[in-house]
Amino acid sequence: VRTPTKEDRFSFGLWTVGWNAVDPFGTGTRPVLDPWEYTARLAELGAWGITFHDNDVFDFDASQTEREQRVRRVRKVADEAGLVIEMVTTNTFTHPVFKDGGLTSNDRGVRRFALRKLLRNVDLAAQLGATTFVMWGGREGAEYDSSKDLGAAFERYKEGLDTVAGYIRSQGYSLRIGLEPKPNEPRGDILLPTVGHALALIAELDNGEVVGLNPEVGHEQMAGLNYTHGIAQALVAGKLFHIDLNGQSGIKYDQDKVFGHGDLASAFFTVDLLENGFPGGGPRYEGPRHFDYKPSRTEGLEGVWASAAANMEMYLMLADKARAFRADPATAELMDKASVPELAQPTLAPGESVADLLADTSAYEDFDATAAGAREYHFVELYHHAMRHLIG
Ligand code: GLT
Ligand code: MN
Ligand code: MN
Ligand code: MN
Repeated sequence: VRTPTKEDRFSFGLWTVGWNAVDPFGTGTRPVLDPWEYTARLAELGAWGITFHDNDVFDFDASQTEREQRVRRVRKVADEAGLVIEMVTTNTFTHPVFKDGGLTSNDRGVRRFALRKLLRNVDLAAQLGATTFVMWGGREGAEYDSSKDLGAAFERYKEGLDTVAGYIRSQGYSLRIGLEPKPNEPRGDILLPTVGHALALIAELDNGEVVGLNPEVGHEQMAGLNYTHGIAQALVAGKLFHIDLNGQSGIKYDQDKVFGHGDLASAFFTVDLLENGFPGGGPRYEGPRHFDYKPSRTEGLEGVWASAAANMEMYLMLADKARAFRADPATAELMDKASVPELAQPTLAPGESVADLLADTSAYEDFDATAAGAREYHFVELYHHAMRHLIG
């Protein structure tokens, strides 16, 4: 496999390789490092960009001077390493003030504080030249249904998002918000649990043009959903602004494994869509290939860098396989047998009205449903051919 280059546009959250492996059951297994102690290493491995939360760089209660100094320092190492700061996100989940959420906390003072923290970080994101502002509402949710006026919670969520999105527009920032769905963890149930829920809420916003999605592989899979289908729908809606690639094995806690180290076949079809687009054309994902994984707690610093490199290598290996799969004449033949190209053909003919359809006896009265019900689709052969490319 070739070494990653800047053209691949791989990026990493500082909270990924910077995680010292504290979990709810145990203390850290690795040293706590400052961002400037490990940022350059990502560039050496072939990454193009970095992303971070405000509090990955400076503490929640940092003074204005300290905040500026630390941001300057990260910016300097990124510049020296030739790394782009492509996305900035806000921590509205660690401090106890956010224990009942930020934008949807029952406590109005907390909501106003969360908005101020977000707006302050929007300014920072714009100042650093980021193009995406991710909003993961990990604490927006509940353990107990009786704790929330759910109707009001969704109104407050929309109000908060519209306020942040409206601010971005009024300041003329070229930033777009990427909402990140997750079904649960840390809350028992998180609001906007899936791509579909988030898309529906965005459609109700006043400033929804600048609001889209940052779907994470593992989060959709935690809900038992198909990640590739999720990002496909976001693409069709013009809302796939950013992605969080990682690995997850089934419906359980958020594993954040290396991309492809969970459901490998699903990762293959995700990369196939990202690299090759829909078979019949249509919108393409043009954003960064962003990894949001966690080096497992068993790994030391060597394992941190080996696993970071593994994300990019997995992606590149899958991209090669997916390209070969699409270029293979046998694939085109099987796709034809499976009628895959036919799905891109509109169901009604150009200019055909409903009245025309109702008058078309070949569509119904004379349609041989029995024959159509007996046809072969060859879907398994086609899939198996993809598997030949993947592991053959
Ligand atoms: C947190 C979460 C991730 C989100 C990050 C953005 S923070 O680590 O688990 O999935 O992408 O806030
Ligand atoms: Mn995750
Ligand atoms: Mn996570
Ligand atoms: Mn994520």
